[in-house]
Amino acid sequence: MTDRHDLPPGFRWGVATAAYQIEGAAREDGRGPSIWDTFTAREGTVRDGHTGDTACDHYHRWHEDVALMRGLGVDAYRFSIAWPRVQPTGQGAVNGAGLAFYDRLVDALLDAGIEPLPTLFHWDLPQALEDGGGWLERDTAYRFAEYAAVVADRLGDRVRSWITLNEPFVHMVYGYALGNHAPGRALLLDALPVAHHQLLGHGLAAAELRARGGAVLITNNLTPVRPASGSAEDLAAAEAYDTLHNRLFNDPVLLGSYPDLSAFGVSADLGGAVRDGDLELIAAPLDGLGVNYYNPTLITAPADPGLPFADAPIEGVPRTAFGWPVVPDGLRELLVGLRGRYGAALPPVTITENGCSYPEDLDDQDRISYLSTHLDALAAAAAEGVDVRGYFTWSLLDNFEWAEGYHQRFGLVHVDFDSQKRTPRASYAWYRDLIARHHTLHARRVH
Ligand code: IFM
Repeated sequence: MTDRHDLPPGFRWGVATAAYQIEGAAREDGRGPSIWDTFTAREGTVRDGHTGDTACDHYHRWHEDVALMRGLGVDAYRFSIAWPRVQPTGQGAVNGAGLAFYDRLVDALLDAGIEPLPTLFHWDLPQALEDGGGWLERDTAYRFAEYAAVVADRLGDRVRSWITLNEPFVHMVYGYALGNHAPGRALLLDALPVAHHQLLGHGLAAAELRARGGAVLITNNLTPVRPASGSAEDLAAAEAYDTLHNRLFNDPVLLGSYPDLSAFGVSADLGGAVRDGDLELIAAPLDGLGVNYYNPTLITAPADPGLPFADAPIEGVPRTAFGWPVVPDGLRELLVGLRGRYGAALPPVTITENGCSYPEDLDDQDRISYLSTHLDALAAAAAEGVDVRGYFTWSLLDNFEWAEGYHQRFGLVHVDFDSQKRTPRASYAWYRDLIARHHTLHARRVH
């Protein structure tokens, strides 16, 4: 039987983080305010009033964190660049000290034999851009491309691959439709232009990155959608949810068209947001699709007619501390389904996030079990012909988990947020040994 040890030669092992969740130093060295600074300062937005002001203090402790990664033996590190560190107001003037931080980090990673894989936007929009309408405004897409060019000019001699956006679905839904993430707007379906403007930003930025010789990925948070029953109503509801969560962000990028949004009463041009030529830009060929997988979604017909679907609980499976269902085979189902849907239009896939939150314990058997079963599922997808190139555990460190503050612990490394002491968990040693075994099996590299 196929398992995680059968992942292909050349497969890249990594860990992932994001700037606002780990860096801290929110007001240092010329960094401008981001929407998350504004949001967390507002009472009642984040559990227990936590903020990312200090987070894991990675801005000062990055040496230690690179050493932790070197100890793991990872091939690559996915981190994000804070746009407001590079351009404090999101356009124009560049903050040299901010860029210099990432410059040093990239050099240190390369010295440690670790490939840097930066994400350009992991939700921390400069507040000044939000003041002008944020991703509801088309102009933000052009500002994003300008920022991508600035970063690539500085780091592109050493960074080979870039991820443009992280989880544009989550940013649109939580940030602009429901308001439980920054910028805290609750526009429901009026948030849909945010999907298009982020994707346009991806397309414009991709052109800048490519012009500088970079390879380009986008990371979508995807979920296999299961209907709660075989009834026509549940099937229609599941299709509507799949359209919103998965197809709205995959189809334009992979097929050059938006899916049919009529179940939401929305026109094909997303309320006038889509202009001539946009889809050609958005659909420029990708070097890879980044997939973040956490769990499948069970969908039922709605009791009231506000939206064309409702969530149903998945019963009979274990749950993480966050309450998320643990369904490893959902990863195989998702990837095989993607290949079925997009065929030759699906580029190689990298799992850019997968992981789980569990309590403080250092004896970390639940996390090891979560990771190992998901990697087995990934190997099964590869055995079924899906071209998978890498896997990044979320996350290297316990960190600021958005609206949950520091309450959800996703790290291979435990962080004491009072002392900032890092302590590797049992899952760290387990992952290190797994990576070493894979490297030895394929005699690929020795750290
Ligand atoms: O912490 C987040 C990350 O920022 C985006 N993907 C999901 C993770 C866990 O919720």
